Amino acid sequence: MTKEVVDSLAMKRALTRMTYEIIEKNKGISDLVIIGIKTRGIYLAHRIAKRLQQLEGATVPVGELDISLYRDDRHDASEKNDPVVKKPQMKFDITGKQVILVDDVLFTGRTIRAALDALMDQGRPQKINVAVLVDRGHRELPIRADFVGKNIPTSLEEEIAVSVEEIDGKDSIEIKKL
Ligand code: 3GP
Ligand code: 5GP
Ligand code: MG
Repeated sequence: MTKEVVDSLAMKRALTRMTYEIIEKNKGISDLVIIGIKTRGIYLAHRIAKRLQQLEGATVPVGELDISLYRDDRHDASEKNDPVVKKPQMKFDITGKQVILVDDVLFTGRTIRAALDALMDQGRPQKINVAVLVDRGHRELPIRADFVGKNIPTSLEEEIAVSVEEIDGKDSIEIKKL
């Protein structure tokens, strides 16, 4: 069973609000870099960068992190099953930068933890903030997002499906009952 909880317009508005919050919290966008996590986080990172360009008139670099889940059971807490960053090489230096790490869904927090590790290996950012389109709860680590599109409390039997126009042909957030 699938239920749409956020439609295209609401998703665009959420991203626009997050962009305003980023500008406000960082007191402008100088020294800002945006880093998207794998598939959909990367598209969302580009969306936010485009809004920043429209609102502040400056180009913000966008980077990518590819994190693979070597986890058969995503609720398994053992270290060997934690997410691993595949290609941590940044095309630009993040030292001294205000990094906004972007992902589509925040769940246990293990992906963000792996991403933070990878970023710290690349340099010494002045600050790292996390932006997610959906926080679905169930954190297993002391990690939170600084910018949240929608808080969608889920049960473990549910899954959030995030669609983005660029790859899915539509913008939407749906809850799927497994
Ligand atoms: P994404 O790469 O666009 O983020 O994690 C790989 C893909 O699987 C993700 O796409 C995500 O949308 C999808 N996915 C759906 N449900 C889950 C889940 O519960 N855990 C993980 N890790 N991925 C999920
Ligand atoms: P975490 O590491 O916080 O458990 O999970 C975060 C990553 O797993 C995100 O990159 C996200 O894509 C994926 N993920 C976890 N749960 C879901 C979900 O319900 N729906 C989607 N689309 N992705 C999820
Ligand atoms: Mg993701």
